[in-house]
Amino acid sequence: SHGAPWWKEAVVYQIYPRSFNDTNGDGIGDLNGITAKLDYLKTLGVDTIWLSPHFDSPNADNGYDIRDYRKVMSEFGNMDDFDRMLAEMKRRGMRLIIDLVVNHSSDEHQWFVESRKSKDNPYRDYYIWRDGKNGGAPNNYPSFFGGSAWEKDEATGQYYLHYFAKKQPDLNWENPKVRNEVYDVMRFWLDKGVSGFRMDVIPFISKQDGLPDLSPENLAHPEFVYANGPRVHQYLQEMNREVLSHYDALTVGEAFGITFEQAPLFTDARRRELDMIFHFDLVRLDRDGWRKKDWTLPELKAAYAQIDRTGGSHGWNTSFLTNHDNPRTVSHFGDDSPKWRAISAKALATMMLTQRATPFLYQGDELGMTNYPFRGIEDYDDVEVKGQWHDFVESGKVSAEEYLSHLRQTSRDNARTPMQWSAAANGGFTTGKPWLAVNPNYVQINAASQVDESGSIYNHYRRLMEVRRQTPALIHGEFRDLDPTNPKVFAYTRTLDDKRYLVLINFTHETVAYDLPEGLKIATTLLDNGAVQQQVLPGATGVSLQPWQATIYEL
Ligand code: TEU
Ligand code: CA
Repeated sequence: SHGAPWWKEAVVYQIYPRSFNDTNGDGIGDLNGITAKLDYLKTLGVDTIWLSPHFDSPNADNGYDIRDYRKVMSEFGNMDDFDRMLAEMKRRGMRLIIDLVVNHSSDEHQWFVESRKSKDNPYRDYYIWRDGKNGGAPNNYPSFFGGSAWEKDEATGQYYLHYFAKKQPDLNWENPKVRNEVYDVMRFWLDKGVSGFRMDVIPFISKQDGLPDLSPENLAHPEFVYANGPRVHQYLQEMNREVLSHYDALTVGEAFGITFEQAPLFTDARRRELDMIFHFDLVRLDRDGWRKKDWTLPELKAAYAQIDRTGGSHGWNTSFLTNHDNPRTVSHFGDDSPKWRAISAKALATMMLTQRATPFLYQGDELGMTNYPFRGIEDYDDVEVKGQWHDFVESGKVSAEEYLSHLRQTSRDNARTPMQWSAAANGGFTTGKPWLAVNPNYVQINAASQVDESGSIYNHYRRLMEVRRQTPALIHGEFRDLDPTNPKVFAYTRTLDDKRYLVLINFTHETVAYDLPEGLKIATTLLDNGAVQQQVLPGATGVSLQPWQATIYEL
């Protein structure tokens, strides 16, 4: 419709395969487990799936460390399982996008195994090697997972660069051979029939000329330097020319370190780079590294408005409230106490699915899954946690108690606990021992109890997607925040041609009287999240909003 590319009208569902559905009892989700749940996803109403890395990997970072880009991770199955999964998706009219992790590979990738052997190995320049300086690392770059971003390698005495774990050496994109290897990998999967890529930390691929030290202020947020290499746009335009322009693919870049001002450089269609990016400003609104800070509704609204502006008339955006790197949506922006969990989860779903952007749902959010009740450090699995524990707690900079109190709310593991399918043991995720503990609230919060219950969170998501599909203004319409400074209510309109819709969301536990700005009148209610006690009458110019009420009206 409207001649728009399919990916503007798509609704994407992210699967973190390790935690989705285990079919062989080894405690690890697998591709056959995804295939078995496609009808569940189809009924929910998503049409595109983003699969977190499914490639052969030693799992230093759960697959974000790839050993072989053309092989399926053995824990997840094999290529026949992948082909069957993809065919079953297509049979249901669904598309698949996969995770392209090419800022770095695993240190067990054949390229790195060769590269580290000697300075004159033909693969030496596939990675970034430097001599040390003054008996230490070549510069002061920190790794996101703790310590230095440089690791000294015994074989040659030189250091290699790794922005993430030391088992994730950064590829050298300056080397045209590396770029061509990446393009070949992309063609391999596109030719198999995948419909695009989510690109992991893609702004980091071009490194600073001469690799100078970071300034003291940049040391706290190295992503803003790492993301601003001199040739990132040149490489993305080349990738587009060489590969993407030959396929009908969706590309979404994970834009860690990219400011609102820079966003259009990646997403302005006239530049032929990427279709959309994930901004960090909203999901990390209340964060300073592992530290949790307070947030206010006007700040959240400002982030949405700014994201919308970066789309401009030549770009496009994503709408998402979590992923495998962030806490659970309802625990983060809603209220996960028993009284408010369902209604606030539905309110947030309403917000996220009525933006001028492609929505990206994360597995389990359609059930209102919550953060995990972590106790001690031993409850965590994440490589990032291990590095931070070392840098902050073991070093004596921060007490264990202080670190853990923040981590409980900010840890990536919150989103990685297994899917809660039913009230059966382990939430029906596995018949074995799950690789990461299932949230004990699976007894109350699970798919089986929600799919057939019309008032469930799952069915609210389903209805929202239905309404979105049938209402072009909710996809393409202009976005206007009616009341940016209101601390309790998010009120915005979506307008396309002569159609105009109003979304009202009450972010508080109280009833709030909300008067519409001059001249606006409600015509009908399109969808609400179940909080209303009385339908508003046509012609109303104000609404008494119930706690966590979220309603879409036609004006
Ligand atoms: O994450 C990018 C990233 O840098 C952050 O989101 C990360 O989660 C961390 O909080 C930074 O402190 C991507 C992937 O999504 C993540 O799972 C990987 O661990 C990372 O890249 C490395 O591939
Ligand atoms: Ca399994």
